[in-house]
Amino acid sequence: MTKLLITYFGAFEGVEKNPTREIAENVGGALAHTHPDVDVTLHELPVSFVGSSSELTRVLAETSADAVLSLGVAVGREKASIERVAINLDDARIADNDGDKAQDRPIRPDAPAAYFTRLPYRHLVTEMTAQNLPVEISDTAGTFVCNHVFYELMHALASTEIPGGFVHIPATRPDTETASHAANMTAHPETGGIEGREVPTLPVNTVSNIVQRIAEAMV
Ligand code: PCA
Repeated sequence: MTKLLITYFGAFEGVEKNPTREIAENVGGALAHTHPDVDVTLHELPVSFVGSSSELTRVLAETSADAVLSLGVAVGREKASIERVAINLDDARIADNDGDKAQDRPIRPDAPAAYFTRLPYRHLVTEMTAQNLPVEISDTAGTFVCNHVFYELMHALASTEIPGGFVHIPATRPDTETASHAANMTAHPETGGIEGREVPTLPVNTVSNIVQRIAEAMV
């Protein structure tokens, strides 16, 4: 049985309810039907530089996953983005949930400057764009906890053949809602949001579909 680990995040500054949880749950539920042979584990990571590293290490060992997909929200983006590259740097304008305001800090001083994703991003983006799904390739996951987890994940997988990667989702809205902007979230300049501007949203169903397609390509 293939074991797929999907990680998501909880609340942090400017995001009271992290939409990645609902998306992870939807994708886990959908895969139980479409891929009953895949054992999906959903796991929340803390929005903490130090805490996310130890939690990721722990859950990777515990699940011995064959594929790992990490999710984060990038408030201010309009499309779901498959992150192409993780960089060896923590640098944040806002503090993480432990009050850590990292600046100019390498994640691992003796490790490579960057790692590339192992997601088949070109194929996925070409195929989904042709079907009018809002998805793009991104060349920056920022320098906050999402990039940190992405880097740590690819570092952990570097000596293996295990596929892994990171997807940033935009703010979401209930499928029944027509208003296309989220009033209750603050944009993240680190990941493409513009402070003071309205926050664009995508319906939960659209984002769930995209992430499901990405997860299916991994298993
Ligand atoms: N987004 C943040 C951290 C947690 C999350 O969901 C980021 O983009 O770094």
